[in-house]
Amino acid sequence: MSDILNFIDGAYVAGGGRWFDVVNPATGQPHARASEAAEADVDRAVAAARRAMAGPWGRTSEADRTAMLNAIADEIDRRAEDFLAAEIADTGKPLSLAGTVDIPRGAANFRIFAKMIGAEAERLYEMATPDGAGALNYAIRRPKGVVAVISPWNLPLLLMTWKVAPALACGNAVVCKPSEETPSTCALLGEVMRAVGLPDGVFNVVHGFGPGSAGAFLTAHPDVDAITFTGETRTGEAIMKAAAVGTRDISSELGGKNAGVIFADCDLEAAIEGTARSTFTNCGQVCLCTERLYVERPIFDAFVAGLKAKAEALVPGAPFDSATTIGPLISAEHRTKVMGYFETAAADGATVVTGGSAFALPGDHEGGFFVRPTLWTGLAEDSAAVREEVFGPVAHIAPFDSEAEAIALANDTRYGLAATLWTRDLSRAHRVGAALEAGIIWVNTWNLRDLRTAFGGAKQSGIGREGGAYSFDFYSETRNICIKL
Ligand code: NAD
Ligand code: 6OH
Repeated sequence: MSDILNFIDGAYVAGGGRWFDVVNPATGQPHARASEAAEADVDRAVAAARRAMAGPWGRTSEADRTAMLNAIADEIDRRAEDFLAAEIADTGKPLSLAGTVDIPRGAANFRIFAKMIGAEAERLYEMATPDGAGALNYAIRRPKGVVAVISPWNLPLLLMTWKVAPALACGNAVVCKPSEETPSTCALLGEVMRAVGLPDGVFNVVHGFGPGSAGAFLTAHPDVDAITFTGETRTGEAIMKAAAVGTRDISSELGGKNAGVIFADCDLEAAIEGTARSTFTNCGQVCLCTERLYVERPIFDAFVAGLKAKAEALVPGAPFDSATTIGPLISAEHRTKVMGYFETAAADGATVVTGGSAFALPGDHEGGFFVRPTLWTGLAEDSAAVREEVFGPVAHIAPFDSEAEAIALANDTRYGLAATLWTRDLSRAHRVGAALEAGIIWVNTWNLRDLRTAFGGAKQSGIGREGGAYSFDFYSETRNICIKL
């Protein structure tokens, strides 16, 4: 079992808190133990970040930051095998997924923001226009300062770097708190930062939990200038309260209950294939996954049969087995939660089209947290399995009869992260696309995501947008300078 340490001021250190086990969800066995940061460790990490901002890093040129971010991406690529092993040990996800999404997109996050640094600076300088009243106004960007980055367990490296890369691109220093379930890849990033010569204190990692632990200490820290968070809506609310003290800026990417709307005029085969991806990718543990499917009545039966066949064709298994197409849930606790929805859905009268149970793989993976991909029909819209985020490989499928009804059903949720729409009618795609209350809408595809586009949620799925220029807006302070002519 390896030890996972905090990374503070350029050094790996044990924290003053307790050691906690990091469990491999594919086996149910601990594969590492991590050192929890105590409040004093969080203080030291924030102080190191503050010192780094006062040093040369606070004055780095755009060109230097561009070079630094590209070097980080190259180093992640060079260490890809290590990152893959760490990510897979923490999450149990198949190599086919971690090797094509998690790790390469972790590196891509640094490359894309490196590329945008110069252009983003120009975007603001272009605003330098005389206002016609004898003054020249122009704006410059300055880093926010010390940014706290708090991330979840579902795509650990990808979602952590999604925030660290633009924060560094804008010249900030960061203190990161990865999920207690998946600390390994963030810890490994410290080695990358050392290898590329990022000054000590610019990138720090503290491990631990939320309340009463590193997460709460970090978000409450008065010397943190901004907080960026991805996770559950309830956690987001707690962090907003912490951010209110001292009026710190916050960006939050929260939970969802995403709808897929499938019209009878769609390419049925493509819609079934795409919906299988949108429902079951990463065992349903992607914030963008669809858990509510609305299908126009003439194709309802064919769609349900097609998606059932796709669900049953998924191959659960060991991460490094090349036949595996679906992994386990992240933890025993999360599996208990997901199975709770299996029970409430059955009690509410669902027809279980497929799945609805946990199972054990034979051999070494017997203790893994596996559940069957699950589809329900026949639930009322107010059933808990239809209203609440399950975050597992599940979806409820309901029929609809008109475009207006489909829009109303899809929008009848407190969440609004993503929606997916399947139709061959171009006008309908634009019309319904604009009517869906979500931050991200895909038409005839799912998770086709350019890192420069806006990412974030409506309603209780979050506050603000990140991605491309939106990230530059969050991770920098725009300063307007007015000169009297
Ligand atoms: P979570 O909210 O339980 O935890 C996320 C992080 O917050 C962890 O690092 C955790 O330790 C920390 N945390 C918990 N309580 C805290 C507190 N009081 N103060 C400070 N930090 C605290 O979420 P999770 O279970 O890790 O992830 C799953 C959730 O994340 C789902 O709801 C999913 O929809 C959401 N998610 C959203 C997006 C998005 O972009 N909108 C992306 C991925 C996941
Ligand atoms: C939320 O969980 C975000 C997912 C993003 C991606 O999978 C991606 O590749 O951009």
